[in-house]
Amino acid sequence: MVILENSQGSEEVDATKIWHKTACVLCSANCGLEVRLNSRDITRVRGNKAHVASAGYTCEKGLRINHYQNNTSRLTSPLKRIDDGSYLEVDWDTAIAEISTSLKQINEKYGAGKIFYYGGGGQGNHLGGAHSTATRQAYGITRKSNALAQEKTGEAWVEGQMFGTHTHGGFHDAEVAIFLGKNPWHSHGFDQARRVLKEIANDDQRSLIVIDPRRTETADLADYWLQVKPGTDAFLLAALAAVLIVENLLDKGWLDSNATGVQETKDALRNVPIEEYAERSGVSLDQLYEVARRIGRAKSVSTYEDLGIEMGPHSTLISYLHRVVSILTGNYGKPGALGPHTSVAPLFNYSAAGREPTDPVTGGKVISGLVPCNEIADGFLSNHPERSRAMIIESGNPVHSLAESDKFRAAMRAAELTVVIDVVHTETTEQADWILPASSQYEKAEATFFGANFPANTFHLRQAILEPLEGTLTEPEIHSRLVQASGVLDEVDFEPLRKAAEQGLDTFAEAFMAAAMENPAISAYGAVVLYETLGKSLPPGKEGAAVLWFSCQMAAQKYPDQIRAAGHEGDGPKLGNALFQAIIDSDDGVIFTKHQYEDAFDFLTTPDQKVNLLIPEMHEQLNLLSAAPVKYTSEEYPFVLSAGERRGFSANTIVRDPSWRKKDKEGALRIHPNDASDLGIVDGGRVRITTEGGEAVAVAEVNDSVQLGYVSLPNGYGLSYSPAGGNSEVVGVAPNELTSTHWRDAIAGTPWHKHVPARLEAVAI
Ligand SMILES: Nc1nc2c(c(=O)[nH]1)N[C@H]1C(S)=C(S)[C@@H](COP(=O)(O)OP(=O)(O)OC[C@H]3O[C@@H](n4cnc5c(=O)[nH]c(N)nc54)[C@H](O)[C@@H]3O)O[C@H]1N2
Ligand SMILES: Nc1nc2c(c(=O)[nH]1)N[C@H]1C(S)=C(S)[C@@H](COP(=O)(O)OP(=O)(O)OC[C@H]3O[C@@H](n4cnc5c(=O)[nH]c(N)nc54)[C@H](O)[C@@H]3O)O[C@H]1N2
Ligand code: SF4
Ligand SMILES: [Mo]
Repeated sequence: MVILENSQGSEEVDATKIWHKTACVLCSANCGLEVRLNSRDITRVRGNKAHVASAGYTCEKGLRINHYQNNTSRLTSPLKRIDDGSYLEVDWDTAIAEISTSLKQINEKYGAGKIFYYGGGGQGNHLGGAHSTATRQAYGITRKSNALAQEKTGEAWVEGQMFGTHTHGGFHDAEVAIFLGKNPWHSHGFDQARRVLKEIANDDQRSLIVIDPRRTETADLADYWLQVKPGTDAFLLAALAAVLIVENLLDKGWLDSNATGVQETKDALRNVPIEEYAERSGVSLDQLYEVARRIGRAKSVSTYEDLGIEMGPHSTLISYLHRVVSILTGNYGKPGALGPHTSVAPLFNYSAAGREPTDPVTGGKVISGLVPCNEIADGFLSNHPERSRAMIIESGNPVHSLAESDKFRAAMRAAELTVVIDVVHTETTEQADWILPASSQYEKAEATFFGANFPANTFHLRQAILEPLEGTLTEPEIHSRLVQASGVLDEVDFEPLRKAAEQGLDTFAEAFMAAAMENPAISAYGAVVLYETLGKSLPPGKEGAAVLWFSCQMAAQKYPDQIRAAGHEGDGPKLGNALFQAIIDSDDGVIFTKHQYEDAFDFLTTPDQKVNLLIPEMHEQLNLLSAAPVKYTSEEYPFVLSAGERRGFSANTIVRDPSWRKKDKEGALRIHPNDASDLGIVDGGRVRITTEGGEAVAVAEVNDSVQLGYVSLPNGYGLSYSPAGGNSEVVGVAPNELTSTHWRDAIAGTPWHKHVPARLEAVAI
């Protein structure tokens, strides 16, 4: 029993009956949840109806988050690898001191800048990454990357040059919604996805267009399913854009006022051989024209590109071409169309758009400050004198999630020092010199910076609903200790700022700004200073949210009117304080900005503040397209393997216990019945998959949802787990045992995981 205080006094209630507000951490939608606890177990889960974005919505996965919170893989002590390869438990003070000394030694030995930072957040947690900025600053760490550089950097490169800002579709209002290599039924990517998809499908005034070689759950609902041949979307999108011109479907008035490079782009598209490209893509000319007309006459169109095209041939060109389709038809900055959005902290930085530096070791484009994921291991394994020598990995499992797992393992072994911060033992911790155990996302304050809604945008800070598991620390605490061990904060006295924080946010704001003027270390290591000062006066379980105070101040400078329009009052630092207080006070999330649709044009940071259609490299690639192959398979590897599809029970590698899956326990390889019978493969039988990168045996699921010559394996399987805490088992295939790092986009370096040439054989049981 616990005592609950309320305005009427206090009452005694059964602790297991209390609903605690939190969110699901299994995908970027981060649906608001209410959960019941029995001791440390999450025993009941339901959608939080009061949540500002999800309004009670969840999918089946969110109901099973206890498998993330409680499992036999949880780490409970810092671990240090010793000479015989085994791990020694050490106390936190020793771990921090030794890691700090080793990082400094790397800097002394090789010069600053040879430590690589990877990760910083997954589907539910970005506050750790926000604190890592201080650690990076303290140890001179300038090289970094994360999972965005194996999916979204091509898109960022295009958007940086077209808009100078990130855009997102208004699917809730769109008359026409297009999903390009995206299966939101399972993968979500916007609030209440299934609800929205059903609404569009059931409304005869609205249309759902799905471009996918596979008959997905979303394709099943679609008005138009364009069954593209895998890897040929560039031909399809080029032809679609060209048809808009031929059929006179452009929004000329809108283009005149709002876009540049229109004429050059029209000229480039006039050379597209529509019929030939349609044929190459496998989509009929009739369907192509019908879809072009549907897009052309719609009041609003929103498009979502995702991994189906981001992880395949011509990915950056496709990211460009479908935006050309949107812009030629005037679909930016109005209800139901593409829009920019605000952010409490942006995921991308577009300041170097089109002028990105290259990595000194591997030569790849460093888009938004991120080294292409497919080049990280090559860099470590090279003989280049500038190569990185140490790696800190936080909240990422790159051995499992990046191409060519064995190469990443070798890279970690080649490094002189590797430190991994995670909640569990993973394929990546297995290679580490140091493993630091983090408290889970239900044991600390957490939030993500994924909110991408327009004109009103939302933000949800979650409270801790459990005490940290014994032996673990939160990332804010880990980074604070690492930064303090480096000595850079030795001259900073936290006490006056702590005292100021106790007096309230206005006093704190003044004190912080005055202190920052006096001592540059205060802002250089701001995340840690905020955690150590303001964090100590925040409600228990929300200490790690202090870093958001600075984000709120920045947001208040950037969008003051829109923050006020969302109901937060004040000016200057007081407005930032009001927003911060609202975020701290609400367990349901807040609306933090409200724009008008016209404001969408204020977000454009292109030279003339118009949407720019002319990206010379894209026009060049468009011209070269006719000479590009339609197929990358060979006699040796005749199938296209899509390595990593999202399914009902896949969630990257966040849930390790395979028993969380109600079905598809092993993650079947989907194969067409004709291919299966040609090869003697039966439903439920075993099949050996061989690629240039490796081989694996999967269970087969024979059905015609996939095309002939195309097979698909799920993402997030093949994790080692020991149900009883003993020997580990691996269930299913880890897709990156089959991929190769050189199989990647020429511009952004993003992998072709959805397009891996493969050979199949039936395996006798
Ligand atoms: N259930 C679940 N949801 C998730 C995740 C998860 O692990 N599980 N992960 C989250 C993350 S990190 C991400 S990035 C998103 C990804 O979300 P999605 O991109 O939607 O996920 P995928 O299933 O990997 O790929 C989407 C589709 O691309 C199609 N595809 C394959 N090849 C091609 C091609 O050549 N052309 C076209 N047009 N399509 C092709 C596949 O058939 C598939 O249906 O999902 C998020 N949501
Ligand atoms: N072949 C193939 N490979 C793919 C994909 C594919 O489709 N095909 N999809 C790719 C995509 S889109 C993505 S986004 C990546 C995802 O791959 P990663 O970026 O590696 O992310 P996750 O699998 O989500 O793993 C996150 C790690 O964070 C840990 N973690 C969870 N909570 C916390 C916490 O609070 N603190 C800390 N410190 N750690 C925590 C988890 O235990 C896990 O080890 O995978 C990619 N890899
Ligand atoms: S997996 Fe995604 S859509 Fe499903 S409940 Fe969790 S956050 Fe919501
Ligand atoms: Mo992702």
